[in-house]
Amino acid sequence: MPDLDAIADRLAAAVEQVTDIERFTATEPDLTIEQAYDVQWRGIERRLAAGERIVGAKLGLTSRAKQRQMSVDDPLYGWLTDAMVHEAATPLPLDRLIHPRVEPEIAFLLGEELAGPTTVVEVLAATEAVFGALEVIDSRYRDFDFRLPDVVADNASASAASLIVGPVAAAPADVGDLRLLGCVLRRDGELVATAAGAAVMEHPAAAVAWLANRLAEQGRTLPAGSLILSGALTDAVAIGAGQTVSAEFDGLGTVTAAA
Ligand code: OOG
Ligand code: MG
Repeated sequence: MPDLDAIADRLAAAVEQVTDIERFTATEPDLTIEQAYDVQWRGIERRLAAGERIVGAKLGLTSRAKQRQMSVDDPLYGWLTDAMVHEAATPLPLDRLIHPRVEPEIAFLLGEELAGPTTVVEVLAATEAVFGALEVIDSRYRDFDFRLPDVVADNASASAASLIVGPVAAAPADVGDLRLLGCVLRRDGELVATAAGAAVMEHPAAAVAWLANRLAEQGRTLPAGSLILSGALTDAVAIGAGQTVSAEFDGLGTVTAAA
C-alpha cells in the first residue's frame, strides 16, 4: 500500500517550496481514488492545524472541455480554505504559484445546508446567490501531467487564488436559466474561449448536486455559507507576469485576474 503520509508530505512541501514534482502514479500505479481523497484530507487537516478555515469546496473536470484538456474523464472535488480566496483587485501572488492557469466558473453560495441525496432543483432552492468567478489553478505536478488519483491528492489543483468572486451576487431565480448563461474568456483583451453554463454537466447546479451526493456517501453535508466552485466552463488559460485574464458572464459582470 502506498505511504499516504509520505505522499501528503511531498505535496505539502511542493506547495510550500513552490516547486513541481512528478506524479505519484508514475511510481505508485496502484494508488486508488479513495486513498487519494485520504491524502487530500490529510493536506486539508494540516492547513486547519495551521489556522486556515474551510470556506467551501470546488469541483473539477466537470466539463468536456476540461476533461479533454487534462485527459481525465471523471469529475473530482477539493476543499477551499480562506487562504485560497483572492480579491480581484489584488495582483496574483505569482511567488506562490508554480505555473498558474485561469478558468471561468459559476460559484454558488449556499443559504442552507445541502445534504445528499439531492437534485438540481434542491441545489437551486438551497442557493442564496450565484456569482461569476475565476479560479486560478496550479497543479503541483510537472507540466500538469497527472492521472485522477494524483490530482485528487493535490486538492484538485487548488491554489492561493482559487476563488476570485465576481462583482454580482444574483439569486438563482433572478439569473435565468443557468444552462444558458454565457461566458466570454479573454487574455490581454483577446478572445480565448466562450461557453454557456450547460458546459458543466448540462447544468452547473448538477455539479454541486454531484458533490453533495459524493459527500453523503461519507455521511457529510455542505453547511450553509459554503462557497462552491462548480468547475471550469472552458479550457484553463496560462497566465504570466504582466498578463490579465478576464471572464465576462451574462448578467453577472466581469471578473479579472491580473498577474
Ligand atoms: C484540475 C482541476 C480542474 C476545474 O474547474 O475543472 C478544475 C486541473 O485541471 O488541474 O479546477
Ligand atoms: Mg476549477
